[in-house]
Amino acid sequence: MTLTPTPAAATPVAVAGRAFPTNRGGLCKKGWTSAELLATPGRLTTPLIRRDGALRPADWEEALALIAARLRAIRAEDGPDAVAVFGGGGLTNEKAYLLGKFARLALGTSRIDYNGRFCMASAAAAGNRAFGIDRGMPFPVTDLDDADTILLLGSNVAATMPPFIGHLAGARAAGGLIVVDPRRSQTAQLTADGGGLHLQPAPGTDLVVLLGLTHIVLAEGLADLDYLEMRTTGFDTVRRSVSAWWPERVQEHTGVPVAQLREVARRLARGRGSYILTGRGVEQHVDGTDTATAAINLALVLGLVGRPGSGYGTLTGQGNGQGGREHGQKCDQLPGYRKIADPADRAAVAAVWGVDPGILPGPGVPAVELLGMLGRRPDGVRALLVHGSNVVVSGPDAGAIRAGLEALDLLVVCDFVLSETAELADVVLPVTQWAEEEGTMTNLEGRILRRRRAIDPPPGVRSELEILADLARRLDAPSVWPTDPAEVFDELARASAGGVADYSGLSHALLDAQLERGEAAHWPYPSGSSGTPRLFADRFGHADGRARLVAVRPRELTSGRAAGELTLITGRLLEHYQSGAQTRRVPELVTAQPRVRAELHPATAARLGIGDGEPVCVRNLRGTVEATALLTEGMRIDTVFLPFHFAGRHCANVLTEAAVDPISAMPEFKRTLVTVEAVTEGALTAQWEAIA
Ligand SMILES: Nc1nc2c(c(=O)[nH]1)N[C@H]1C(S)=C(S)[C@@H](COP(=O)(O)OP(=O)(O)OC[C@H]3O[C@@H](n4cnc5c(=O)[nH]c(N)nc54)[C@H](O)[C@@H]3O)O[C@H]1N2
Ligand SMILES: Nc1nc2c(c(=O)[nH]1)N[C@H]1C(S)=C(S)[C@@H](COP(=O)(O)OP(=O)(O)OC[C@H]3O[C@@H](n4cnc5c(=O)[nH]c(N)nc54)[C@H](O)[C@@H]3O)O[C@H]1N2
Ligand SMILES: [Mo]
Repeated sequence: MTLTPTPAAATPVAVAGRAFPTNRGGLCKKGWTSAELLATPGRLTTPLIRRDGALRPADWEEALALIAARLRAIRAEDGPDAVAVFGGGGLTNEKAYLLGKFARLALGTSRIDYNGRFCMASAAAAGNRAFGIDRGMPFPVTDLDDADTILLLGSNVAATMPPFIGHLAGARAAGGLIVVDPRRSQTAQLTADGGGLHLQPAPGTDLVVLLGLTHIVLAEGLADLDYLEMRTTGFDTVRRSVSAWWPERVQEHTGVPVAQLREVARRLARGRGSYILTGRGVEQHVDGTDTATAAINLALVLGLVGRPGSGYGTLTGQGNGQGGREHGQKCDQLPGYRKIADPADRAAVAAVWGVDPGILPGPGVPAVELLGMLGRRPDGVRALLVHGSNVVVSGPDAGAIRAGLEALDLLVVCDFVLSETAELADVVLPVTQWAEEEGTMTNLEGRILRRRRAIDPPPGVRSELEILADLARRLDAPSVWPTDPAEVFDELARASAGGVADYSGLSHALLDAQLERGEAAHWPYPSGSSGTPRLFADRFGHADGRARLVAVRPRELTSGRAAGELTLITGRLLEHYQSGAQTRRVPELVTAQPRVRAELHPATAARLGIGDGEPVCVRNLRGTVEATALLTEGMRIDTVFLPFHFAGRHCANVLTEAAVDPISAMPEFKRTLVTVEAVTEGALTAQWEAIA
């Protein structure tokens, strides 16, 4: 790198918490400090083009002309699928929508997917399969306030969604907060002092825990047979599938004591007020969809779904984790959660776009497969456009992703900082960020929220809507390419009409007016309706209106662990956000978590000759991560934990494998075999090369 991007003018903006049901006027740490992100020294304000191996400032005309010319040439040589697009769940609905349209119409490629494949894909697949609709929570989050029992599987909300803890207070006061996590996470610690129970299974064994709980519910006559009869199909196969999972066998496979299993099953079945919620800890596995399905089966057997005062839900990840999965940046999807392979869906969207449905490409490939095609000849991807993801840090088997990115003929990254992925680009385009633009996001309750422009963007940056429209024009794309977010939303709303996620009754103006009146808009929101806060009250999304119970079973019962190997689980810290592209630039957050710490049980560390605070290497055949040991009794003796927020020599994803769930294509982020060994301090460079 020879270039130091021009610092943005330090624009002061106060970030204030405001009264809002999902966060109760609070903001998590990264939220409070995000004002600093707006003025980081690393803010990009000019396009960059790689020349003589280094990224150098260029003007917009030159950068856009170069991209268009290269894209045309690659497409002419190898066809439209040689160009691919990678989107993000942090994009507004408007950007996600326009990106999907751009891929299909301006590039003509089927190859678009996004980082939600790393995040929400398994929960989404399980929800679609069981309910026929994927909305994270089919009820307003405030319903949880009155819960008596909440079973929270694989979610560390105390660190990842701190304001949400308020909604757990009722269950905790009732002694009914049950947290399932192989680590004693901050959230698991909330169960202490009578708050509830912490179940600590071996990583990746949640499916067996859930089969065991369902077994107990059935064996003890706690199932809601009337509900199952009236509202579901598939109960018999599920009943058979759990019959062999008696509690002692479950204990043997998972490490969760029989007494705890019984207590949880009985408590969930005790009258109303029970909720089951899942997070990434159970979903980011090669059997994540089946595990989420097992959680749904348990909820259905207990009759919890679609009834007041009880429910099942999944906790959304990124800012627009829900909306980002509805408007067409998924490889098999068109706006409104429509299917790209469905002739009626294709015709409906093509009519809104004013094109012949025949020109729309078919389904593409999901994220991990797409990343595996980078640079591959003859049928791989030669050019990639990245919007809102730092894949070289956050994708599984990051070393292979880096090699793929380096093998591309053209890598274009839109970002507002020079992320590790942008550092590898041929062209970097500086874009506007959250407080500088209008738009909408959809939260975990399927509630559409307005994002208002609070400050002016620094001179030199452009919005992605403008960039996409400009490139579409240069590529002679059909259809119209609005750049005003309100107009893009209107088009999105029309394209979603009649789809699963129907926004057709909404507009920016209506959302603004509702906000003034303190009203909320939950999809489906067709024209003439007033939205749907509670889905499933009368019927589920399948044609027959019933929910499907689907029998699932564990993929493998022996872990294949060699002597001395530990299971690596990865996850998040309060102080950092995602790949750290933004938070590793905020001094206050860097000071709070300056080094990558590998969490180990003291007994494990003693066996390996590792002391607290000493340097270690975490290794497997894919790579090595340098870290500092943090000894904590909260770990199981067979596991080690690393956050994935760091780059370079500290990047946890050089260890993870690109193995995926066969249904959702979600990668395995939370069960990787590694060895951990002590190293001498001198052997380590405990610096982040990512920070200048
Ligand atoms: N501070 C902060 N907040 C964030 C983010 C961030 O990066 N930083 N990212 C946002 C995003 S995109 C997302 S998706 C959410 C994710 O939010 P969470 O799902 O809460 O986050 P994770 O830390 O990935 O995983 C949660 C827990 O799963 C546990 N776990 C690991 N393996 C297993 C297992 O096999 N079984 C079970 N039961 N548990 C397991 C881990 O120990 C961890 O405590 O957070 C959002 N909020
Ligand atoms: N080992 C392991 N790996 C994981 C996970 C895990 O638990 N363990 N979790 C996975 C999950 S759940 C997720 S969501 C991913 C997240 O990881 P990433 O997909 O890498 O997401 P971010 O780190 O948020 O990176 C977003 C990038 O886009 C930029 N950006 C933000 N907003 C915009 C925008 O509006 N437009 C554009 N063009 N750029 C923008 C940011 O500056 C940043 O560089 O990581 C996944 N990887
Ligand atoms: Mo996520």
